[in-house]
Amino acid sequence: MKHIPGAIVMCLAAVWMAQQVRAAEMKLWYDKPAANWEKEALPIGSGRMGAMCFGGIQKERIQFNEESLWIGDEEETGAYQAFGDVFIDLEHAGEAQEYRRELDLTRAVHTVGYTSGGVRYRREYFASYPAGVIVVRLTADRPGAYTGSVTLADAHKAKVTAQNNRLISSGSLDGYVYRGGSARGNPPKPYAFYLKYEAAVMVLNEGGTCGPAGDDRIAFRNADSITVLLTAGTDFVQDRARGWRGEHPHKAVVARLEAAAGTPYEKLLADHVADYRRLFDRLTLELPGTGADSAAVPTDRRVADYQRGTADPGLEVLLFQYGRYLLISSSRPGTLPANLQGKWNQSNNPPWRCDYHTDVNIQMNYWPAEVANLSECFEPFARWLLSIREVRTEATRKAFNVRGWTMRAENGIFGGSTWQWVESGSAWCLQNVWEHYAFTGDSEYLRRVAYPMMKEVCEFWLDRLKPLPDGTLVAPNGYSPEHGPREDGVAHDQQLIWDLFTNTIEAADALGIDREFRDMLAQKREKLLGPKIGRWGQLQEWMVDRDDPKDQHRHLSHLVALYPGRQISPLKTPQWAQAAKVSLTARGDGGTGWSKAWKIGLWARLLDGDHAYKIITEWIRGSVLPNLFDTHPPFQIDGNFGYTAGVCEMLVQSHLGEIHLLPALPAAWRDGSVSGLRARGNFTVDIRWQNGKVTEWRVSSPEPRKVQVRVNGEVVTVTAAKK
Ligand code: FUC
Repeated sequence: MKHIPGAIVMCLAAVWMAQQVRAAEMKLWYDKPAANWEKEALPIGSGRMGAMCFGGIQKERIQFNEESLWIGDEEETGAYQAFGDVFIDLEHAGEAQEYRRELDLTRAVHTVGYTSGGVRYRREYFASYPAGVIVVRLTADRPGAYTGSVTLADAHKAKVTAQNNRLISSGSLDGYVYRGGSARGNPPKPYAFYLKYEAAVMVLNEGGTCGPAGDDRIAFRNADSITVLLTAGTDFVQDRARGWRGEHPHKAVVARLEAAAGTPYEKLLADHVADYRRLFDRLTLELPGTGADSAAVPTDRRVADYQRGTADPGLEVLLFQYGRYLLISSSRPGTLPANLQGKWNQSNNPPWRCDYHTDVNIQMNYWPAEVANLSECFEPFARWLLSIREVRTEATRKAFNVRGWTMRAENGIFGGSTWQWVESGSAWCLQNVWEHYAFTGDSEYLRRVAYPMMKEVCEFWLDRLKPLPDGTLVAPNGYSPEHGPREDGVAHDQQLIWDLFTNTIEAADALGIDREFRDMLAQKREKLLGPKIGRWGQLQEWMVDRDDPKDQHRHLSHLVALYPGRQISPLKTPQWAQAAKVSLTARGDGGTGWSKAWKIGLWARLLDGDHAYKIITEWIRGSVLPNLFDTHPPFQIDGNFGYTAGVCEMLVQSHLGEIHLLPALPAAWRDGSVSGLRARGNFTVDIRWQNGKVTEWRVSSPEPRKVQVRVNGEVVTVTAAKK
């Protein structure tokens, strides 16, 4: 092992650190308006609100959501609801030419531009987290070019009223029940309570005239420019003690709208871009040799070309950054977590309730949060768990008569949970919760947020684990999502309990508390049934050696110890890793969108970059829509997030107490650079490589500290440079 002073590492890195990803590559763009919500419209989001922009010329549709518009209660999951649509109708004399709509990931701004009747029209759309509004601004290169109207439509048929330059829809979810998924066929039961909601639109004109034209419409004539402001809210509060409901949203909605109306447009935009870039700009990835010229070929064609076999590393980078864009746009401090579709949903009976699935999906949503340098975006997940744990504790006690808490597969915002119990689902969520500490080193968070929940879920397992005659501890009657029979000692449960106990032991050590409890966990952990290797060399999914080598089920539940867990690794437990490889190989290279995304991370953890890359190509060929949404099918956002996390895992790994640079670099990415990846221990990592070898690198940290780095097959100890 060598020791390299941090200063040398810093010098090596200095030359290229200033490089930025070329902005032209970080855009999705199209030469025609979207016709289809799921496949073509483009998402913008403020964390709390989401909107899908179609870019229509004579009729623009902006379908919008607000994250708390949910039906359901503490017993029934319910479902996330659509909120409404804003339509903008425009009078244009001629056909539109030179049309282009684009989503710029470097600024989180959607634009539409076209020429009609000799006038150049331009629109900018963004969803501002600081201002809490969605803004659409229409300008043209000729004064008075805008004549048309803005309409507001409510997805639950609330009456819309117009007043001066405002439209308001105000309603209640009373009587709505979920009729899809696992609720299908059951007689609809009314929920315990119903939320009230309100959406408001303001239309501001420069030049011309503007005013109400019917209940749901504001009309404008000969305006130079139009600015549409949109905001929405409900009376939901994330607090069980208040019955989950607070004030009617009217006051807050109007206040946000008026504050935005009183702010110059340029400032609204600048504040939004600055807020977004503070997160987005932290990580850049470059893979030279972009196949298609990204500025010349529309994104839908690039996807189609890729699907026909054209190499396009630029598209792989775009998708990587798109995952980061989507997380920033759907999960910010103070909001609810990103659900199965982030925050974008146009249905009141959405697939799988558009909920929080705890048997892989919500966990996968947050896999990129730390490693892709968006740590703040993780906050909603932890806060949601905190908010529902009382409801879950009661339901868990009722079902299992034990301490602690867990969930069924389908979860809502009020703690209601339906369908199968996923006993290890809470332990899996707490893996994300632990990782936030592991990456940030934030001990206040560990003490106040993470550790208390981890301890409670340890208690669930301490009460529930069952000894076999030889003293081995197994989770009884467990479930390997969503596969096979229930029985004792399924690998998924065993691995997640090991993970939870290990993380909790490390947490207690880090905090210097609960010595006895920690020692007891360590004893129990020794007794847990560990990974088993079966008759065809596979890692057994169940205690009984019954795995079918031909079974290509989409879930990879028994491989959770390899990724995102850390119980199995080629470097520390090579035999188990080999067995995991046998199982993963048998599962094949296909699957639903999220299943393939998970396989990228799994192959990366097996240090097989080429196989990880093969899955990337499978994912893009089979599971990426023209608007770059992941499709299960249908659209399901976990695959976007899992992909971004998987790419990170190919470039850096830090789960074994060292930082491993380029652990799974594929031959297809011979040259490249990345800066701003995160590693456990509050480190930031920059790497440049050529011909598959690291040529320059830098590990930095707020406090200069020694750290072990595995680079080009050698392990060195360096002092991390000060960030
Ligand atoms: C799990 C998966 C399904 C789907 C659903 C939302 O139940 O098994 O494939 O992703 O979540």
